[in-house]
Amino acid sequence: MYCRKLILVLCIVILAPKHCLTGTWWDGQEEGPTCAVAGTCGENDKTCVCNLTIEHRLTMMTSPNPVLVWPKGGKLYRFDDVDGSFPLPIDTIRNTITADGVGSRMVITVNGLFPGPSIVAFEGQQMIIHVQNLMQTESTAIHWHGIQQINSVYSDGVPYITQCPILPGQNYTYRFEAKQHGTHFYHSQMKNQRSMGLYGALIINPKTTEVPEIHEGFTVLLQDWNHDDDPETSYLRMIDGMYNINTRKYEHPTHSVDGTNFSAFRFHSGLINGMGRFYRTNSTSNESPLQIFEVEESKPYLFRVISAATLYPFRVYIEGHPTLTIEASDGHDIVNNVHTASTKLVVESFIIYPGERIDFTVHAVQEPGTYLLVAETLEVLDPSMDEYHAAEAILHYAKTPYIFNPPKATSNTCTLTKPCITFNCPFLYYPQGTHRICWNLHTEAYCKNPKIDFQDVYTVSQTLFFNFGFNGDLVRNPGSVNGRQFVYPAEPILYRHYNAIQGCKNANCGQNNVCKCTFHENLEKDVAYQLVLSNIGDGQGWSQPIHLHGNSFFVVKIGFGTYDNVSAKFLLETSDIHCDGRVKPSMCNSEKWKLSSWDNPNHIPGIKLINPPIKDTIVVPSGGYVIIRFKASNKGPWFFHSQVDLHTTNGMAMILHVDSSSKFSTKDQLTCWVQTPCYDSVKGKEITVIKKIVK
Ligand SMILES: [Cu+2]
Repeated sequence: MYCRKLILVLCIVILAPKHCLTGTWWDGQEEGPTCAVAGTCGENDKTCVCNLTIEHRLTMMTSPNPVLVWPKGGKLYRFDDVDGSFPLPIDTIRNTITADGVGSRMVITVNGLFPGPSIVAFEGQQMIIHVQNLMQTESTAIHWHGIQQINSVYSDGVPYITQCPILPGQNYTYRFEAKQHGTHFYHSQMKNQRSMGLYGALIINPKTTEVPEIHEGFTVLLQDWNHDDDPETSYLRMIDGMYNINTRKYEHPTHSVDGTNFSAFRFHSGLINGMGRFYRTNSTSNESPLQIFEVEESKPYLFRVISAATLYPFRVYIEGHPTLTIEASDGHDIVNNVHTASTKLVVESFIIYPGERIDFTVHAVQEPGTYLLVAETLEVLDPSMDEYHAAEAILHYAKTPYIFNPPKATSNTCTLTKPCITFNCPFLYYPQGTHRICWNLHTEAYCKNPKIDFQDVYTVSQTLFFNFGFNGDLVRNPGSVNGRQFVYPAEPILYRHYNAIQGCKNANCGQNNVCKCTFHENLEKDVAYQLVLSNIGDGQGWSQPIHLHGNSFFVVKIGFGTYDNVSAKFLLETSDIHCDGRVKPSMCNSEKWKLSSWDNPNHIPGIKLINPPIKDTIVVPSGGYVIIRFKASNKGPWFFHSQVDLHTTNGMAMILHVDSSSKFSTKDQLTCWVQTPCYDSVKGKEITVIKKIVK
């Protein structure tokens, strides 16, 4: 993406020499402590070795000498400094895990950090990551989100599918090739554990680069933060229902711009790199410290925005800086024009869902001062709620006074003659009068340099339909795919023969009911597939960010339902898909195209066959669908699921099993499988079958 040689030359001329001597391609202020072992992860190193130690910590405790603190004015004060007269030094703030400054809550840290340290490697390096679980009561497993894991599915980090959970006190080593380059992240794949903070950036620098531009940059890890409930409590509340004892009412989901659902979990605070303010009202916060990004006037900066959020999508903008250039999504460069491959994707803001990554550049060309980078949820809040739902970070121009607790951001101005463009909308419109235009990925983004040959999937052998939603009735409507509520197997699928997996064949599955089983679809190796991902039928209502492990895919079409172009509200689901055996109220467990002419994949109207964008996490609009294509060339059982962990834990997941009949070689198994056995909580005994792989 960037010209290495030129960077080195410019680096020597412009930047401090130390940046060049380290051999670090990217040099950002955000990196902080690293996990890298000395002598690895450099540009010329063959390996990148990292040690990650996972343990619990408390927020609002200073480190290394723990003292409880409280926030005011964007600074921290000792618990016994009642009036807030003696602010603690900036370094102390930096070393304190604050989250949103409310209470002193337990979080999960990696190497003592929340979020964990950024792992920065070069494409092609052999990654060797040692994970040590020092949590006292929790097991874990780490997924490398965006890494293709070519021939290394055993390092994909999905408990009960590619490995046993790492038990308290155990170590586990992940080995995989650093591919593909771009902005990725690592996170716990153990149910909803990510929401406690177990995540961090994973940046893979390209080996060769060609864009003659140099940027400094920042990593922006987004999270929605519930300062009351741990993951298990959240899950139980989702199952049992959300109540408000003060109003004596159910909590109903909040709604998006298009009127579709979000969550009954009330948003507390948004965090950027683990820091945020809790807004007690629409305009007043608890003044907890924010992440500060230092910029110099007139320079360009690259922001790598990673959504590690649990539930909420965000619209990201920078106050006073209405011109952002989108560079990449999910690690793949994108542009706005198919033919020149150079037209920039210039927008005012963009929407990012859990699991997505969006890189953008911005020039620090405004009046020097303090601005806010803001990630607002897509909720349309009733003013009577008197709440503000956003994550914020400070953009501070050098040589201007510090303002540690700036007021809430002023939105950028959008007018009839100069409307604001928002990229990556999972709906068609913003309400008329807001002067905001939606650009969706399918129509506006093109892959800049297709790294995967689209010719491989120009012709596809098979089309498969998967409906992600909450099918069911008023009594039972769990997360599911095609009405199949996913059940984790008791031992990793990777180590069982395909036929031994208890699939859905004998389960009580049907066109108008929901069943429980380990839903997996066998894909033939090296065959090109077209997948239609939908959110229709009575389980619709929540746009879902769907993530595929081990593969990137081309997004060839996003199909929407019908919307009111004045109010922007969703009206009707798409009529492009027919649901077999449909009765009302209807599930949609078995789908096909309404028009048989669409059975010829390249005859589908509006399909994009030239430079379609490449993703690994795609938002399926409520009442609509997305068509993706990929060649099943990477052997293994790949998890395919909603990136909203609560939904996946509830069953909105499945496995795409490439070449399921072949076994992994002993060498592969030896690489990964030196671990104690899983504990089968169902049978209440240890499973011995996978205890030892013969050497
Ligand atoms: Cu992933």
